Amino acid sequence: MLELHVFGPYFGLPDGSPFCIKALVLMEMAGLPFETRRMSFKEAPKGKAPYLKDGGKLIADSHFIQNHLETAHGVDFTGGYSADKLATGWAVARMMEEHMYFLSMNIRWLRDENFWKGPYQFFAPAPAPIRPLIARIVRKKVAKTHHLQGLGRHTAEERLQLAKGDLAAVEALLSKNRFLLGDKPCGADASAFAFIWAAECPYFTSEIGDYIRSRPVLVNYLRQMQERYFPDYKSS
Ligand SMILES: N[C@@H](CCC(=O)N[C@@H](CS)C(=O)NCC(=O)O)C(=O)O
Repeated sequence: MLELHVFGPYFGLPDGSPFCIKALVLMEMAGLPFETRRMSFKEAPKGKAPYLKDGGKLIADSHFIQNHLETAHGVDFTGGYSADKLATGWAVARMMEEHMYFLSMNIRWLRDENFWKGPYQFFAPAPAPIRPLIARIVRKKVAKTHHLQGLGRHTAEERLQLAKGDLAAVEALLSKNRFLLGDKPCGADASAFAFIWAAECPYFTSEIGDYIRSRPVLVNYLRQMQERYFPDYKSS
């Protein structure tokens, strides 16, 4: 049995990490039986989630999980699309994972009103007396990463403008199609959906979330993907 190791549901989402939501969608797309397990930092080959356990093998990173499903299990995530369409899909996935991700991270981790009710929950396993201290140390690291990555140097208004650029690119594709590349979902939809859903999450105070909710094309895309891949899912 394949085991997908993730963080688990948080904030009314199926997982606290958009990469884990992406991997959950990939597993559903693959149609192979699998179970989810709570990730362990000790076990995670790259110190991150998601990772997949397949027999004795551990595969870290959502991209390499997809690659493993293709090569070891013959799963086709191309949706049958041509190479030039798939090139667009690849670019959108990278945009979501290497750009939109950091914009959402800023909203969750670096805004006081979001951090203490949000990512602070990840520290629940730490002993209560030192929990706030550990959380502050990790939060500082996140702020440093964000600054080094570059997006942390912009104003909130500038970050919102950049997020709108990403979302406009996705919307332009969806204005012609039900899914990113056409009438069938493909691997790139797992990324686009996961990161837009995570950014939309109404649990957080977020202008990016407000913006997504004001765009019918994006709302409809989220609804379609949720119905298809998380039919029993109820946010609460
Ligand atoms: N490129 C990786 C990124 C995974 C990732 O960044 N996971 C984050 C959660 S969103 C994580 O596990 N962070 C824990 C840490 O950095 O200590 C993928 O596609 O799976």
